[in-house]
Amino acid sequence: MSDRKEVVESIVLGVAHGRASALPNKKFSFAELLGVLRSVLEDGRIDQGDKPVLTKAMQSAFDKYVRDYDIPFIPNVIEPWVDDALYAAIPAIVGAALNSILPQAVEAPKGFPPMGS
Ligand SMILES: [Ca+2]
Repeated sequence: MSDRKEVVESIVLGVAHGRASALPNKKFSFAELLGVLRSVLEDGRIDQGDKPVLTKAMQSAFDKYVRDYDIPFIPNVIEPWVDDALYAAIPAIVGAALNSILPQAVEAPKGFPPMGS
């Protein structure tokens, strides 16, 4: 599990770093972070079982590259709230992205309950 955590984190942070390094202040928007997620999932090395570690890795990437990005037109006094709300949305977004981009696991057919239960 911890090995997998390191693998997934290095994939995510590698892609994020690649995008950030081309930018003048090395920070990018939440929309760009979603692009990182898409690119990581399309790369094919992540599967449904990685959801918890992928969520953590995306939150790490958020803290490293997105939180200090200055969102245009959002007053600085409320931007921390916006950043916190975006951060809090990451688990749901990762779950939705896994379900929409990755092939679905084939579910075992639901049988009848065992006799006598
Ligand atoms: Ca910000």
